[in-house]
Amino acid sequence: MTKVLITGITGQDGAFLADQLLAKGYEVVGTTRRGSTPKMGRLDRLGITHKLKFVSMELTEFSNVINVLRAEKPDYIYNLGAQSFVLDSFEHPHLTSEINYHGYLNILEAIKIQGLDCSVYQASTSEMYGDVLSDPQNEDTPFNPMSPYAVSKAAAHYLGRNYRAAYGIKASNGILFNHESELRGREFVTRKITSQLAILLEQQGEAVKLGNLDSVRDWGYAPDYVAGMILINEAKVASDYVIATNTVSTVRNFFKSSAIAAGFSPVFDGEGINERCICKKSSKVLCEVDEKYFRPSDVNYLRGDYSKIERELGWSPTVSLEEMTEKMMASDIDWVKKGYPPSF
Ligand code: NAP
Ligand code: G4F
Repeated sequence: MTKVLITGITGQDGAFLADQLLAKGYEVVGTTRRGSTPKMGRLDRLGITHKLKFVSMELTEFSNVINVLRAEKPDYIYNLGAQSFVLDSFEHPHLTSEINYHGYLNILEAIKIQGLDCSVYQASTSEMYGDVLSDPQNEDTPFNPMSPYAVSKAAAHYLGRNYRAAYGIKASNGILFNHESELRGREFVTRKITSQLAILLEQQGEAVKLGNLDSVRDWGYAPDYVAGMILINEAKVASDYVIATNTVSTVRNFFKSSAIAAGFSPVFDGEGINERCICKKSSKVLCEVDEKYFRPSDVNYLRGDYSKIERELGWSPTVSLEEMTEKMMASDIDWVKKGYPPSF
């Protein structure tokens, strides 16, 4: 039976990936790290926790990584484990680099030293394009990273390319643009918006406090992107691929569409730090700007060109931003109505 090892299985992408790989009949092993409470919320929500094998693995411990890979001998590895929150990387640059760069170095070295016959997928990111040098961004666009997170991911990206060229390791990079879902972490802006709007609607919560409303992102739907990851890792030849939708929206527009999907009548007024959004019907303040959420340096614009993966592997997005916004808003309203504990 085909065996897959996923680092970061408890995160958004890891959960959807495990679900899709189980549906293909694969044996799925997920690595978890020590914590006081297991973070199985997303896997439980998909109803797959009992179908998975878990092994304890801290990406930053080389001996741990080499022992796990020796014992499991997977056919495919997906390295999704990361310190994935950009704002946090400014506070914790060493930790971010340790996990995101050295963690992947540990995996590649473990494969090389043991001569493992497997394909490995690295979770690269559109953040690497940073202050973009051309538009839209594709596999040939130079990187111009704007955060310690993006620098750590760019270093890991080049490391994968180097181990592919130097040692013939089947290492691929998926350069994924932002992708969201009902299982997205609540600190990322889309889910922060939909989860807090649902609380505001159902329980009279406070206005959502946001940072850079002008920021532009190319947002896609996570299950679509995870299907692309599998195509990349199972391709005959290891390579680098962009996954994106080639459409863009601002944070402000995402907020407006989510508020409309929740049944509010949002209108923005004011400028800069004084900008806010009010519901025309109820006069409720829905959102305010808070300096706390601005980054020391931000990525203001991203738009991906996914033509290489469409041409070579037949991938294209299936869920529009409007459909995704409605799914996320409906899921969070349901979540608040049912009084679910916030396990993710
Ligand atoms: P996520 O929800 O934040 O999940 C991150 C995962 O990494 C969690 O399972 C977490 O485990 C694990 N992890 C953190 N530190 C670790 C360590 N030291 N050792 C082992 N595992 C560790 O992220 P995601 O959105 O699913 O993204 C998956 C990957 O794709 C990440 O590498 C991210 O940087 C990258 N990416 C994401 C996007 C996006 O838009 N979502 C776009 C491009 C690239 P715990 O549950 O124990 O915290
Ligand atoms: O949702 P975000 O935190 O995502 P960001 O920084 O683009 O990173 C995500 O996508 C990357 C792919 O490009 C991944 F590699 C990474 O792991 C992560 O999944 O912020 C999106 C934009 C930023 O410009 C941010 O400044 O929204 C802006 N924003 C405005 N107000 C906010 C807020 N972001 C957050 N998280 N919270 C706010 O209140």
